[in-house]
Amino acid sequence: NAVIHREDYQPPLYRITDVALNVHLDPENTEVEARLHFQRLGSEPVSVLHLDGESLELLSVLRDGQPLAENLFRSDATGLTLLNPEPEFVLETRVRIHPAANSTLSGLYFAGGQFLTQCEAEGFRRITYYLDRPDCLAKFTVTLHASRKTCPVLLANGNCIAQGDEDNDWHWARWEDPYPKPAYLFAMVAGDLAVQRDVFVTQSGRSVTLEIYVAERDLGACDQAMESLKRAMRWDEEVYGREYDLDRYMIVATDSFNMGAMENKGLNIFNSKYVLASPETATDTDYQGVESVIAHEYFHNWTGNRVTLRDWFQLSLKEGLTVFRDQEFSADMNSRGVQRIGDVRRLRAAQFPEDAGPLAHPVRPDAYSEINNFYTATVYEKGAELVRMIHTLLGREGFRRGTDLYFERHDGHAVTIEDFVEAMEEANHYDLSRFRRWYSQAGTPQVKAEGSYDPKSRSYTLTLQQSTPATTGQASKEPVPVPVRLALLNTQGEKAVLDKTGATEKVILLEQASQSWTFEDLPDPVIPSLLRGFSAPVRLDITLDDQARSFLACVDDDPFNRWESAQELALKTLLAGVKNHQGLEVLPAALKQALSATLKQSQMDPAFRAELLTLPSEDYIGEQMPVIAVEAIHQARETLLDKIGAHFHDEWLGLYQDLAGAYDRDGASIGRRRLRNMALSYLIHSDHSRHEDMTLHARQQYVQADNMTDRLAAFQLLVQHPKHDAEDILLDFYQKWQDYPLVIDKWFAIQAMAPRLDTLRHVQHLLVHPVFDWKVPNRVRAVLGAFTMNPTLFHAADGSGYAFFAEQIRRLDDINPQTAARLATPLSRWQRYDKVRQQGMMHALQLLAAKTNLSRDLAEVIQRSYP
Ligand code: HT7
Ligand code: ZN
Repeated sequence: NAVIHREDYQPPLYRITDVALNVHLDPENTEVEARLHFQRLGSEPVSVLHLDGESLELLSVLRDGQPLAENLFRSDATGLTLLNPEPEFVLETRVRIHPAANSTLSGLYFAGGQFLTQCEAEGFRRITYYLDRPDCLAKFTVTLHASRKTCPVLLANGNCIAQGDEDNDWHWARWEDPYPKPAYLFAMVAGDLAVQRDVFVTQSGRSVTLEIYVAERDLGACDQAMESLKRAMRWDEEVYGREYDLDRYMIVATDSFNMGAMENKGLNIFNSKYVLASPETATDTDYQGVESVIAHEYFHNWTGNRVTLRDWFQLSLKEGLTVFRDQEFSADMNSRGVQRIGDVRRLRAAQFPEDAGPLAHPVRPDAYSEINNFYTATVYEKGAELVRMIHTLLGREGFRRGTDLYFERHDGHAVTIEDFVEAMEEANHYDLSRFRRWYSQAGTPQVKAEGSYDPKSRSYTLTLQQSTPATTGQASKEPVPVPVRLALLNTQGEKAVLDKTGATEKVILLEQASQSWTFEDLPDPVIPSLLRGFSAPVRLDITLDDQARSFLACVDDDPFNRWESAQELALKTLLAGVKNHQGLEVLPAALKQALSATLKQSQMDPAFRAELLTLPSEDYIGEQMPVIAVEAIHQARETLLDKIGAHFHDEWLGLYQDLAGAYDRDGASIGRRRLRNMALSYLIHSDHSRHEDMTLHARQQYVQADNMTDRLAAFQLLVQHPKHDAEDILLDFYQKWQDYPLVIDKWFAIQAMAPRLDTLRHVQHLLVHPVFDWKVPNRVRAVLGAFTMNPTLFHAADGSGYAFFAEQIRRLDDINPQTAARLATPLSRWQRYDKVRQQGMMHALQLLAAKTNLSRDLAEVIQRSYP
């Protein structure tokens, strides 16, 4: 498969000024007529002009209204090549495509009775011949024709400018998008959809119609999406001065979607998981997911659409920046501290392992063979961390000066990460030359910190050293600028004054491989609170004794660092338990003290309390070990949960009883539910010999809950309990929610994640369940994706998990290569497992490599995963 290199970028030979599409929608045979107006960009004659096209049946080609002579074009599986094209011409093509047979969910597809499109990254070429690249911006007019009965709603980007009836009960609608856009932002939708409407008045006083299109019976579940959209629109005006630019903003929900959502101009298409939410069907986490994805796609209107990408290597220009913006939006709407903890938890769970394995790549990659494989945690989440560091270095106002200049300079253009960095530099007269290394170097930097207090000189000296491990294709690394936000806490837990300005917190910049700082005039010894708010995406290695950690876990006023200290204490205990293999005998005093302090803090935000009381995940524990001891990690974590459950049994019971309350959607209620369900989980762990009693609480909660958060928490505890028989509950849940696909996805996923001996057999049954559907990615992820998150089963020592999984990915690759390739990535992480497991993972990769008709998507993942 051809590899595309960033260095080889060439501007397009032609521009396309206008596109007119005429689409006759039929599930089996859709015809697409395209009228494209081409203008040559350079003065030199062009001998060949290649238009991308994939899975298209060419019916006719006209140039300037005349059939194009056969010696002036060629068509093959990659597209249509025009020979010796004129400097300016109008090309008309007619092609046939097959939406119902398109299970890739890229291009135009027919699913759940609707026609939908997904054009990012390269799906438009599956609709018509085109210069399918993000730096080709054109004005689109689209006319849709379909049966009025099956498709009463016809939508495309922009404004509806005309509509009418046709013979045989068909109708048509014409849409015009006044903003030139790249083809990846094109969208059309047709189907039988109901709509929830609202109005948003922009800061300049324009009224924008907001529309959310869903199936009729889901109309009652759109409020969270609509309210989130309005909050996001207001926030972007207030924080970035960005106003919406069309008269209409449409969102369509579908159950069949490869990713979370898509920011098509004026017509977002969403995975219904990120639109639909009602208290009975969606958990608090689901509600938060809706808020952040709705905001993310809305924010793309400026960061991605108005200012777009020159080429796909610049993907993080829109994604990193937009993730940063949605994270900040969520922080402003909810608790900033809890939001940051969640963001870092996700970064560490997905991006750090990616950066440490064979799929590691820079935030701005250098080469790819299938761009869909680069919608990664590195491009998104690490990319957002880079933007966050720029924000930290320039300050809020400096950052805003930078974005103002960026929008002013580049509105309507297709640009690069370099253009963004330059705008930041020039608006602030700040040199980011070395900072650019963050974009080009893969791997997570390691920062080692050592500090000492000298009572004689009353000073504290801190030394920081950095190094970045080698990654594939990048053997040696240069130091990167690491902004380290710090405070020094005295023995009373107060922040010491750090300099003459009286600052008690500051950002120091580690730029060299090693640097030292001395802080003077400190009357008492201090404990450092470093990397506050997780000010840089690095691994911090600092030796602090248990007492100091426990102290920070109790008093640090930086929520992130307080949480981090609690995590470190738990992690140390867990790693000691793993070493012991039998788990630990007693709870270490420092951990006990930190937990006890948190349990007593009844005034503290309950969501934050729950964070402090959550143990690191099995994956995170494994990340800290040279060889991941799968079984021992599981055992150690379960044992620690038992011990904490038993030791604080009365406190958990007290919390469980005290935190009961009527369902509400405000932040305090969400926090209370979270902490109460955590208490229930510890109660179940509190005494395994008495577990029947404790599961009774869970059973009662399952039955009585009036909301999905509480019901699902109880359901999960019962279904995943290693010894409890929950067949009746499984059946009950299924019967209650069988008409709600998003809820049934949870039913599948919780079973696939159960750390029980019979789970593999169970998952095999799930794959032949009547409502399992290989064509619906949510469903496939609910079973196969969830299974990869079940460490003891996926990584079973006998290789059964890997063999089973590879078989299923093989099958999926023929249906949906994008999803197959994405799901397969856990197999790339074989390096850190023992020899036997390594062999099992290799076998699985080999089995996949040997597949006939291996997709480009999966082939690239396998090839990069190999030694
Ligand atoms: N920009 C969107 C990316 C996306 C996508 C990419 C490849 C294949 C299918 C896809 N669906 C959506 C999502 C976003 O970041 O907002
Ligand atoms: Zn995005």
